[in-house]
Amino acid sequence: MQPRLSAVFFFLLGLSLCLTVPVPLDDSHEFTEEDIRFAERYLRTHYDLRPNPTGIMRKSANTMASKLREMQAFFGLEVTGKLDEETYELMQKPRCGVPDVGEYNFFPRKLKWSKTNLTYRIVSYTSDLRRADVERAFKKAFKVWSDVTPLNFTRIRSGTADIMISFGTKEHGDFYPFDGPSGLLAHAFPPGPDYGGDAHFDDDETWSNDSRGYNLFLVAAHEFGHSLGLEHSRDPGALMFPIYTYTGKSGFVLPDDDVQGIQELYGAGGRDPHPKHPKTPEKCAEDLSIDAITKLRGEMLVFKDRFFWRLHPQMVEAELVLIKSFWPELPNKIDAAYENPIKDLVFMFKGKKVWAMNGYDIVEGFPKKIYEMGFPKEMKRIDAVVHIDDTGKTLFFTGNKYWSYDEETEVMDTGYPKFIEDEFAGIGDRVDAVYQRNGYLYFFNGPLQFEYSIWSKRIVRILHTNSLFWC
Ligand SMILES: *[C@@H]1O[C@H](CO)[C@@H](O)[C@H](O)[C@H]1NC(C)=O
Ligand SMILES: *[C@@H]1O[C@H](CO)[C@@H](O)[C@H](O)[C@H]1NC(C)=O
Ligand SMILES: *[C@@H]1O[C@H](CO)[C@@H](O)[C@H](O)[C@H]1NC(C)=O
Ligand SMILES: [Ca+2]
Ligand SMILES: [Ca+2]
Ligand SMILES: [Ca+2]
Ligand SMILES: [Zn+2]
Ligand SMILES: [Zn+2]
Repeated sequence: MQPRLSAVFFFLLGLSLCLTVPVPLDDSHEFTEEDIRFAERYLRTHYDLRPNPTGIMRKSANTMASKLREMQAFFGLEVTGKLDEETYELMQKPRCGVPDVGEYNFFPRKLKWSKTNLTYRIVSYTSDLRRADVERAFKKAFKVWSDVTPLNFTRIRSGTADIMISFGTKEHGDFYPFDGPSGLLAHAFPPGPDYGGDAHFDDDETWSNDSRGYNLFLVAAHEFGHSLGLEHSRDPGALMFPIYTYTGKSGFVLPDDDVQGIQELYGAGGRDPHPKHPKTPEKCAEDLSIDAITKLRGEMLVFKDRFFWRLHPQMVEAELVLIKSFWPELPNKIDAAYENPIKDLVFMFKGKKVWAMNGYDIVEGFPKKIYEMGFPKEMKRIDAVVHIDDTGKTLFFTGNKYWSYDEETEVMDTGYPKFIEDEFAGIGDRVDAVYQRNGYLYFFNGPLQFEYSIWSKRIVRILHTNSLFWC
């Protein structure tokens, strides 16, 4: 169906960044007039870019370049003030219609409800789901917030509720029209009378209760955050991050960043069924440890929990993204990953399964079981893996042993497993992650990494894990 297709289309665009070697500065010449008009429209909608009065040269904060800088800062991109590939691709992603930053007289700041008993009313429905499924999605979305605050939500079926919920398309009664399939998905007004608190959903989207189209519960939970007074978060792990990512069918737990935000407004409630709210990792944490690390087409990907950092060779800032925003089918918390640059594939491991990815596509036939690569059937997981370009071998680490796999013949080398301690003395009793660069292997073990010279067969330096990010 059309909306689904455009979602996939935007997804591909978002991913194409890893296909190109990033060019950091001015590549704006590649953009057509239409692209630039699209970017202007985006900045008008989300960053309060105002039309430039003709003939007046203003040195003001309200120029396209300054708005691009605001947006790049918001999303943790390289701040260039120029329309570059990465910024443009981010603009294409499906998202919430509420602006990200800046002062808006139409969306005043720091508002909250002065009562805790709030009402909502579903004024209109989408035909994509049965009414009962729409009601269930909204109820569950309100529960996300009432679980962590003293707030209480009651549905009413007539009259005026605090939060009036409706589906509409294009111009739908306020002055913030929707835009057809994808792009803007929904928006909501901050607390206040009349429109205040109201939430509108674009019915040109296909709404679902699973991974298809856009998941109504997830988008509603985000919008109701606005209805309660929250703004967008820069934390890519937060529910209040402006870009849509389907986070999987396992039970949703409100991330810590959102809990902090809502409790700042309303205080805590006493009946939280999921007291553990996932935190977004800090790349410079002293005790930072990582799950896995691999190269991908010239970039480094560093995996941690639901996320990975992308390290571009020419950029200092690492960009943090959700695994699911790149590879919706992959599980969170990867065990191990490596790139085979000759086949242009990245292999990801979790438990007894392996996925082969060609860029953003899962290669047909995957996931497979790791025993099909020659591991014993009882092996539960792989801790770490690295591909050595010079020898064409891939080394797999699990527990205190390692295996060597021949990429050309696709069979395990004989004589393995061997003890890690026998070949790589001093790197410790486990390997969290490993990568290779310029003749060195970098073994990660908790907060430390061991730089091991392949040539001289010894550890030459011990570094902090977070030195990956120049902390
Ligand atoms: C909220 O409403 C319920 C009944 O609808 C009532 O029992 C309760 O006392 C109200 N709480 C507050 C704080 O007004
Ligand atoms: C999801 O929605 C569809 C369509 O309304 C419905 O048939 C199905 O039972 C729902 N599934 C769940 C798990 O609620
Ligand atoms: C919330 O509403 C329910 C039902 O109206 C009521 O029983 C309960 O006491 C309310 N809780 C609070 C904290 O107001
Ligand atoms: Ca209202
Ligand atoms: Ca739309
Ligand atoms: Ca690992
Ligand atoms: Zn939003
Ligand atoms: Zn609206």
